[in-house]
Amino acid sequence: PAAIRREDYRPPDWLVPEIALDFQLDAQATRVTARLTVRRQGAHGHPLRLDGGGGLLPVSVSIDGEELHDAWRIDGEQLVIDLPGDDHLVETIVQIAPAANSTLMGLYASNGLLCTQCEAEGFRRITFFPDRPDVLSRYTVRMEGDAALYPVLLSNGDQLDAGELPAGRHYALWRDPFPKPCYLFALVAGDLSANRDQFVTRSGRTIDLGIWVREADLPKTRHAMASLKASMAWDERVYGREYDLAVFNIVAVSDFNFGAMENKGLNIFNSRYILADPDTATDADFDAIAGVVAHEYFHNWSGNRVTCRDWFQLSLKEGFTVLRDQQFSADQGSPAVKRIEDVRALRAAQFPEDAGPLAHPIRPDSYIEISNFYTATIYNKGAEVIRMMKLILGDEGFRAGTDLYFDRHDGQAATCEDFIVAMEDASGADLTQFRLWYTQAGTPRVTASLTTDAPGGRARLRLSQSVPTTPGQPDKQPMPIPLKLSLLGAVSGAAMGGEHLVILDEAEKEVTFDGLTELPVLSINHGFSAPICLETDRSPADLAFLSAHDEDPFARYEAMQQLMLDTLVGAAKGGPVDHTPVIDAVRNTLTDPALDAAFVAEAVLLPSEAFIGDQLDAVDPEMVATVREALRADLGTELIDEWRDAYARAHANRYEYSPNAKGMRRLRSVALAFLAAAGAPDWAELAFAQYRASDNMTDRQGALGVLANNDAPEREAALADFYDRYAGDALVIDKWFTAQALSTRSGTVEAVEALARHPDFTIANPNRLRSLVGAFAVNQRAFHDPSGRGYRFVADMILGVDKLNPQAAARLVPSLGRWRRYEPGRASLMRDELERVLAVPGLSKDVFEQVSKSLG
Ligand code: B3K
Ligand code: ZN
Repeated sequence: PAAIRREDYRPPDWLVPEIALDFQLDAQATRVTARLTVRRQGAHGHPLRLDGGGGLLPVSVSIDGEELHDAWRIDGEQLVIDLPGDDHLVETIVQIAPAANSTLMGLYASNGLLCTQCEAEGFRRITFFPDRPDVLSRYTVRMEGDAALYPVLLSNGDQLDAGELPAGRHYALWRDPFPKPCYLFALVAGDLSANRDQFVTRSGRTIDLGIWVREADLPKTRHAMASLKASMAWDERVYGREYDLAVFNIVAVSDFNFGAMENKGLNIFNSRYILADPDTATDADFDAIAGVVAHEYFHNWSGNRVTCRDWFQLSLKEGFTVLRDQQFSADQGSPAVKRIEDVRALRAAQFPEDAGPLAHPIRPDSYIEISNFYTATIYNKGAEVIRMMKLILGDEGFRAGTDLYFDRHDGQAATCEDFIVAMEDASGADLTQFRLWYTQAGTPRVTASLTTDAPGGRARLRLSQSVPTTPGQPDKQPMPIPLKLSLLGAVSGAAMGGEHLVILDEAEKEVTFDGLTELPVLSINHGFSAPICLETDRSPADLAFLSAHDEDPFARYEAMQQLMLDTLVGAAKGGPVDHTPVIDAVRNTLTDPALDAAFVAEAVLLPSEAFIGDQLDAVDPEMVATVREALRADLGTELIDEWRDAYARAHANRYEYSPNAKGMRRLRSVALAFLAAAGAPDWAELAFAQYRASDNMTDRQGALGVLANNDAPEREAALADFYDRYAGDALVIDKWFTAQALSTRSGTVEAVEALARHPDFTIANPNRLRSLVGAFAVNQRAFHDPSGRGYRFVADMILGVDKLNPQAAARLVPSLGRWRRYEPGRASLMRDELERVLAVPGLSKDVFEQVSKSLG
């Protein structure tokens, strides 16, 4: 398959200002009639080319009311029509089979429901159309179907009409007044009930809100509805953005390829990001729901009103919208804890991507299959880049920039460059060098070293940066790296001279600080002001000092993480092992009465095995696990009284969804895990008691996770009870699969292979697939079992899933694709599996691209 390149972009030859769609709905055979008003753009003689996909074939083609039999042809998957004039009416009729569509792109069936997913290129599976985001049309949609099977008929915009028809059928007519690209089209038909509410906008318009689910799930929609209303108010207050239609609907479906989709006025969600109550969803689930509901809602401006010119601009809407949802979530709870979580996610998903064979800039230069580019780089690094812009421009300059951007490009398909120019025009800043963040892949490495002449004098900070080589980008230029930093007095712990913003914009830079009253300790990259890997020459004593005194909570967390990481990496490289500084620092944090529980729970967590491995050259996962377990056990044993204290303190709360209660629950499960690591004689009893007595899923899952990692008899009892208790609740049974797939106990590969034969397992449902196979593929011990059996299992899954759902299959590739990072034995076993996959004929573009790039 050929690559599509950003520099080949050409404006569309034909525009489609209006489209009228008619759906005769049927799960086996749906007939779709599309009437396109097409207009030639510019002086050219090119034919009209309409994209088709998934084997779409026309039943009929008419031009200006006349059916044609030979004035059209099929070229590849495109329908090509020669048109004499500049304006025509083109009508096509096709027949599609939603029930047979296992790709979950286009129109498909899920649990008796018919629903659509069009981004990025699913609309072409529904009807012939110029499937590119710079063709914007006004949609009129008529749907007709069996009234008993499909009592609810939804599409974008406002419902204009509905009514009964003979033979138990009915219809609905919807019209969306806002021109939109076809990737934002949506349709849902099924037996659904709505949680209805209203929101009054700041200009006094009343919006009808509906969250549509199966009737039995209605009680689980309250949190999503509250989150939606909070998002609507937040976007008015913080970005000045008001909702624009009279109706906003959300539908939850159980078969969905990713989190959710921002279709205009009709968001469609994976049910895991809507349905929640305390008995079945954890605090993390509640937080994720609020974040995703906000994200999709915010897209109404950053994505829909201003959309993307082409898919290379994807981060224009995704990076910006992730930043917006992160800001929203930070405002709802603890900003420091939210930042810690976001940075952990960045390090877990984006840093490895940026350091591997699939590294790409946030604005890529080419792709084979665009579905492979909905990545942590486009989303999370994209958000970091906009966050840095905000830091450089200041809050007011940034807001002026976003106002100008929305104003200037409303109704347009824009580019990342348009966004940057709006920022420059509104603030007066020059972002020329900053554009390198859009073009260069790779996580910059920054070194920082502070030297002092004498107490009471001057300090010199030497900074350097280098951006690593990535595929296709051997040479890199220095980028502007904004570093928030301070110098703490080594005695008082106070920041001398306050907080500074230093922009490291050359390969090397030296900054001096005068008038220091004490010896300084360097605190740098406050709030993770830049997405970099930082190396400093700070001693364990300095890091321990910062972890106890830094005024910036994120910097405190980072200092502790760095101290832990230095200790673990040193041990993994065979250096001397001294756990004392970490143990002392953790004790300090655990017993500091000024710290809230949520922060403490984050701060005392050891870096993950994967993140430790990312610091090493040829990873031996067993070695990493061994050194990490040794530190965990020492921390558990040495601080056993403190863990018991923390466990007891956090125990006494009744369920409530508040930042404080969430923090207590988190600390409680962290403490329980350390008690287990210490081998405390009663750990399993405690865990099982917590499992049984808890009145919420957070505590129950926390206990189950600890039990699942060990071999105590309580393990089997808890897993069996969990399964029985939640039988039939798919989202909770997903947790049951995941707890076992993530287990650190030996025998997990065999257990996961057996679970893949469990009657509840299916590769057809993306949530279930991820719950078992996706979770297993990040389990550093079991997946990397030295036998290679874990690799074979995942490769088999990739091949099996690819036949049904290429997007879901391709998502499993990167874990094998990181083979170069591992010691030679594992690396060659992983590579062998990738080669085995690549040799199979008929691979999807999705899997082909990921595997061939991983081997290349
Ligand atoms: N824009 C969608 C993602 C679509 C993924 C297509 N492969 C959801 C989101 O980012 O909000
Ligand atoms: Zn998005």
